[in-house]
Amino acid sequence: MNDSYYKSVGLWKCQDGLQCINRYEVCDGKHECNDKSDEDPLVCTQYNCHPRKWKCQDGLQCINRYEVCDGKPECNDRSDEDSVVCTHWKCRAGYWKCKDKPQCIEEALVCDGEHDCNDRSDEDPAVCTQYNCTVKCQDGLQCIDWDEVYFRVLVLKYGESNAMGSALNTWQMPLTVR
Ligand SMILES: [Ca+2]
Ligand SMILES: [Ca+2]
Ligand SMILES: [Ca+2]
Repeated sequence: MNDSYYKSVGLWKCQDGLQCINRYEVCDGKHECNDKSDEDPLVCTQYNCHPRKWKCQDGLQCINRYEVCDGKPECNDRSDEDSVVCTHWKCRAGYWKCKDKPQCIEEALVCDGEHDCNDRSDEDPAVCTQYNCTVKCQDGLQCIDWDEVYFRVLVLKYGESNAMGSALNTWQMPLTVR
């Protein structure tokens, strides 16, 4: 079997030739090969990361693409949170890019009343007045989900202490409607 065969089935052969590991695990920062070749700097500088992974700028490490610009450094050289890298980074589907310090957060966290972007842009009134969401509060700024709408109705109807019990026991409609 040659290298391209292993590659085609998603495997990578350790340099001792005795072991195959998932291509996903090469240069991921953890040793899977008994000979440790999967984390050998000489191997990693040459290695093309798995398509779902991103290569840190030091060329030594492959991290999950969704961890690039997520506000937490995974690369040892912290290049996954580098401001130049993040300015050009496109967030994956379902994620929103913060304004000033590029970072990707879940769309559901935009204008939800809590700060999730390090630059706090996800709760910036200028952003939230423009932001489209399913249910918007009357102030035109905050977004809440349907579960929360139902729950608030129950609070109005039964009072705060009984609302949860009512939600669990008597509410006939499914609590999640999108
Ligand atoms: Ca590894
Ligand atoms: Ca990161
Ligand atoms: Ca938020």
